[in-house]
Amino acid sequence: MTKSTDPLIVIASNRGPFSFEKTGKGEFDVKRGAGGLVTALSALAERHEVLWVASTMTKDDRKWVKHHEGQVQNVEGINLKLVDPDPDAYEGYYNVIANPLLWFIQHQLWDIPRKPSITEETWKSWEEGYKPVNQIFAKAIAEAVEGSDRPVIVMPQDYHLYMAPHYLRQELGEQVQIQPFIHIPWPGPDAWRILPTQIRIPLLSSLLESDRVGFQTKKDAFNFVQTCRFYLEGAHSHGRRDAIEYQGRDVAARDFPISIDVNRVQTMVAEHETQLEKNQLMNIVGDRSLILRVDRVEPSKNNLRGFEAYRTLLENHPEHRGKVQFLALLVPSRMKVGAYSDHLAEVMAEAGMINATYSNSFWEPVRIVLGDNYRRALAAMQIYDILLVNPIADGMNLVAKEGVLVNQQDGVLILSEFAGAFYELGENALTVSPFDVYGLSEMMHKALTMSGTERQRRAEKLRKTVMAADVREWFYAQVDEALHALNSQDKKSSTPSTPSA
Ligand code: ADQ
Repeated sequence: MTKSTDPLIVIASNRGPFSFEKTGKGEFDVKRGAGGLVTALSALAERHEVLWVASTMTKDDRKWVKHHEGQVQNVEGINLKLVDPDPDAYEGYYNVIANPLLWFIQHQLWDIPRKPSITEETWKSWEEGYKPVNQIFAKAIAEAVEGSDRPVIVMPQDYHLYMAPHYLRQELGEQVQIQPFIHIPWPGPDAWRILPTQIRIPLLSSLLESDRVGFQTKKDAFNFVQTCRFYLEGAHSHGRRDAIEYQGRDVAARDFPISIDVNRVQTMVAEHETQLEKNQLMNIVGDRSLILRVDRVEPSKNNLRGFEAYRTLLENHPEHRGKVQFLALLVPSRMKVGAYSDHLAEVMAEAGMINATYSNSFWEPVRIVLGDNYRRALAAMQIYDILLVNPIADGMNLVAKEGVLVNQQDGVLILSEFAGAFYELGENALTVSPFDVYGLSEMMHKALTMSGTERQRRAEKLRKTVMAADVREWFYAQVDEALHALNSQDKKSSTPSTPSA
């Protein structure tokens, strides 16, 4: 039974843990999302009461909301409330402001002479899409927690909900702790000049209505402090790299590096179905060395330069021809956004060129498999010799963590210095600048010719690092910090004030 001092944790995220499929009158099938956040939250729910607020994604999600009259429902042990924004508002919020504008700013993916253009549509989407949808989230949360006699900690997730702290304060004042977590990189002040002042200032000041803001790395947290200092009049860090004072509130900027669900991943790789996938892949690879990449088709993941580097490797080191296989497991994503569909076309063309130049009747140097198949991805990770993770910018990159955990070949991780994972895994990976195609090709050569002892030494250390930090700890650390702050507040307010002389 929950005591009245136990906190209520509210997670708010654009996408929820489940999707629904209507099967009959008032009956729905529940599909559980695969993300680490769902697992972490389920574990958190064993310790605290948790409510998850998310947006509908499909027509059937909307029917589910209607059927339950918008009320909180317990689904597979998680209390869930779905908000159902107007489709036009959602379109502006999601497809104009969040993706691509904020995502592109934070991954610095610009083609500056041409893009971005802040158009009338951008302004309209900010006013009539992003802000109202954030407000809907805040209202739904306020409705759900109203009257609670327990401490409430609200944790908005990621760049879709930057305005949520502001609306939450409007709805709930100081009764709640607000602690967003930002999954993607936070660049320094210069990147944010792209936003008009009338968007930039409300966005930053909203985040500073939180009690603390969580980031993947210390660098992101520091960049956030610098950005706020640079743009917000009256914001002071007082020389600190991890906190900022603004309008009477001292807001901490903290790093909580996300991880994976170690048990779940290990269980999945041991299952028979994964073994079957692995056998199929082994038939494709044969006795060649496997260079693997596993990502969404996403400009920030830098798929194209990965192929260019492979081509350079085959040009400069002909001894690897026929002896190496590049396998790319790619999930097409956000295909409605031009930059994404163009990126996929370029990737396919580059792979086609490599195959046209080097393949023979026994060997096709590049294999691309499109589709979202997590089991197949884990199976491939078991057998790589090289895992290529070369993003231009990445909050963390969970593929790097999954890969080093499950790999059985003492495979080498080639890792971009601009992935958040670099700070934990960089020491035992081969690290590269994502822009240096030649450097990457030479790293591939180095990995392909590395001694077995060296590979083993690095692989063991990488595995240990990942095993030591599970996604549950990522969540617990954030909640514990909020609880600690709550307890110190309580102590302060219950300490009798010293009578004045
Ligand atoms: P993403 O950008 O989605 O996440 P990432 O961290 O790599 O990137 O997670 C992707 C997940 O999808 C992994 O679990 C991976 O195995 C899976 N996946 C990728 N390609 C796949 C494929 N072809 N088939 C099947 N499964 C595939 C955002 C941020 C990251 C941050 C996470 C979590 O951009 O930087 O690490 O959130 O905070």
